Amino acid sequence: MNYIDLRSDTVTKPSNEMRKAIYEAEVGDDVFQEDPSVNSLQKYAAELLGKEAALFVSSGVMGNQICLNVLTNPRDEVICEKDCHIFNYESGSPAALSGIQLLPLDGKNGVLTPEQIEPYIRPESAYYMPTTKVIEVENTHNRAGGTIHPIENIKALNALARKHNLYMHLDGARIWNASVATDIPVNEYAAYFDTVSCCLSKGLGAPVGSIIAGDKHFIDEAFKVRKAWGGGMRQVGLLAAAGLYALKNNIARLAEDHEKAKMLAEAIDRIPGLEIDLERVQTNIIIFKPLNTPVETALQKCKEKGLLISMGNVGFLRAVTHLDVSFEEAKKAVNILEEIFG
Ligand code: TLP
Repeated sequence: MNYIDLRSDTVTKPSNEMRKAIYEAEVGDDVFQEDPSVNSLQKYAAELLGKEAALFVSSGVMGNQICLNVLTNPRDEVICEKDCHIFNYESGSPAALSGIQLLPLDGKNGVLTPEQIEPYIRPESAYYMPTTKVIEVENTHNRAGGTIHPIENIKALNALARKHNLYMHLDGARIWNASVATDIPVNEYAAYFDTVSCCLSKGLGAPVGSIIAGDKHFIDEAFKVRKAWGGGMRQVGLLAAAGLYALKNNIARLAEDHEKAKMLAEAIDRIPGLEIDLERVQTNIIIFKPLNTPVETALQKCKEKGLLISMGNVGFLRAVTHLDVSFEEAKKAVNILEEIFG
């Protein structure tokens, strides 16, 4: 069957133009930092994000975990929103890889305010407590439904972090979507963070990879951690060329994915057996609730009719628009949802 695949924006396949960029990539041994394509990608990404340096890593999880590792010492604590990716979907890695713990707090649409966080910053005198070291922000927020973290709140969190001598880390897997939806440049978002991790393999359509960025000292340390964790790759310019192509060609078009998501969300809102909070549909992720059907059954019924969607937060379904699904297919997806839940 020819499925309409809305499980994630990670399912995109490299376009012919991207494959051409891969084919033509100049390569070298990146463990010696001699791969020209990797070096170009890192330079371009650092400039785009307004940071001193950047490093190409294999995945979003690796990006986040290297950043947290470099920013912390064992027994430190990272404050994050309870539905965030590092807490729910990274296999307990902060504890396993860095000996740190996360303090997940209850936010609204993925957002924590400084007033919510401040009481949880551990007092320095309490030697028996973990040391608060980092505030982590996810933008856009995956599990909340691709919601955008308001820049004013980011500024306020940054001020709080400076006041308490804490670091700021951005899980910007989909920061490109936030930027396109708000017209706020990615370097403005990144300016409030010490470290950022951004994915090339989601809405931007590259087959593999993420970028982490920060100051030069941070990236030097990150380079060592990546090697220690087995992430040193050789002629990886083949993949970096795809990433560079994605950054140069596929950011602005994310606006189309947002339009498709809006169209789908408004249709879902009209289907009696489904519930959706339209306010949360701000980018390319749509989370919605089947009212009379268990999530597993709903997924199965959609699959039988040719539509692939995924599980969202507990009790929710998730559909994600991306460059390999056309407006036509998004409309077909609506018809399938109407047949099942209408
Ligand atoms: N998210 C994936 C899944 O979890 C598989 C998805 O389909 O949305 N941060 C955020 C906010 C993410 O959404 C993801 C991936 C990551 C980090 C991790 O990226 P990868 O999968 O490249 O390690």
